[in-house]
Amino acid sequence: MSSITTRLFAVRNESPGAGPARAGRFATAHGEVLTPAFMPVGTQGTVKGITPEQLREIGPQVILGNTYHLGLRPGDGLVARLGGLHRFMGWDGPILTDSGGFQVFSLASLRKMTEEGVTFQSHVDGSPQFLSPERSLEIQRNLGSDICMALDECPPGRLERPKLEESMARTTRWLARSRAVPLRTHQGLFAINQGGTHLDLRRRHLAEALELDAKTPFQGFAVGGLSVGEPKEAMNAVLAEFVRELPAERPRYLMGVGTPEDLLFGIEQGVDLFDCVLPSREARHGRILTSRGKLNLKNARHREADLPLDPDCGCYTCRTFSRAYLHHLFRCGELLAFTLNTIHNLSYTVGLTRAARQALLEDRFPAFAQTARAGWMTEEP
Ligand code: PRF
Ligand code: ZN
Repeated sequence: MSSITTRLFAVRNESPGAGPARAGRFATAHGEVLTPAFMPVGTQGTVKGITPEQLREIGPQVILGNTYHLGLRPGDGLVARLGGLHRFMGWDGPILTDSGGFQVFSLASLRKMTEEGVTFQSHVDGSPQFLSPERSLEIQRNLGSDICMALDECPPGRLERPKLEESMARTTRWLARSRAVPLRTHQGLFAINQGGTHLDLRRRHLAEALELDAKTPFQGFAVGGLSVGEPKEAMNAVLAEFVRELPAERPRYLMGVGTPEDLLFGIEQGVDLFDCVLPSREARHGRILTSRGKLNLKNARHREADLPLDPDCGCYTCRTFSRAYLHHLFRCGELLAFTLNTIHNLSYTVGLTRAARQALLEDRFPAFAQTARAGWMTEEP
């Protein structure tokens, strides 16, 4: 059995007037996590383009790794023999690992779902592979992540209701199997809620998870199956109703979301944790997130601009380099462009959640949100 039976999370929201938004904290063996928090994505045991030292300066509370990728390559057994994922990748802060189902759906070919699990062809070498709730957690146990995610099926955003209900029923059965898998003493298990944009299905799915939870508690709850092709208004409508129904005293994690606007909206609904490739991926394409909206570094108007990417940002990139220099690096395809842009975009995103937390603690969150949104409306930052 997972031997963490204490509650990992205690809400410390000192601004109860601000609605469901909250600032919280929970403990892991690799440190405390202060929330709301954005988790940079470190799929293959690296946050693409930056070193752990650079990552530490950015200051994320927790980072994300991927069961799917690391299980395939270099293999969870190898990572375990080399001391676990923290030691292997040189990051001693908290790590959350996603369970792999979502990645199987987006990356693997020749997928075949059965009650037992999913067989697929590796996107690395074409070899046949099998992932089940048990195997996913075995990989996560070998990686030694602090937070493990239960294997779910993430259906496409517009799947018709009967198909969606079938898929969710299986995810619930998988959740029960996941709950029975022994983890290491420092590891916690999060359940993932599905149900697309149907509030009633989400509620039913949560009720099923809470039945399991009553026997052996989960350490947190995730909202999956959003930002997968459904209209943004539909996603927001579900979040506005549903997030506040998740157990208040445990972390709430909105998976694979998103843009600065999405983070702010999620925080307003009571989400504690986010992850998304968007900030780092956009950085590699020269698209820069700033307090004054999005900036395209390729644009010729930055050619001689002797000012930082974001005058309100204190990151290494903004402290040190002009837009003109970064524009030059990017146009030359220099590797350093990826690194410096990633440092900025992740600093901006992590900083946004950190500033939201501070605003919540100081009981000025609505004003903070309003100022942030007004800033993003600026044309041509
Ligand atoms: N399930 C899992 N990982 C995910 C998702 C999901 O639904 C999403 C959907 N936004 C992103 N990552 N396991
Ligand atoms: Zn910056």
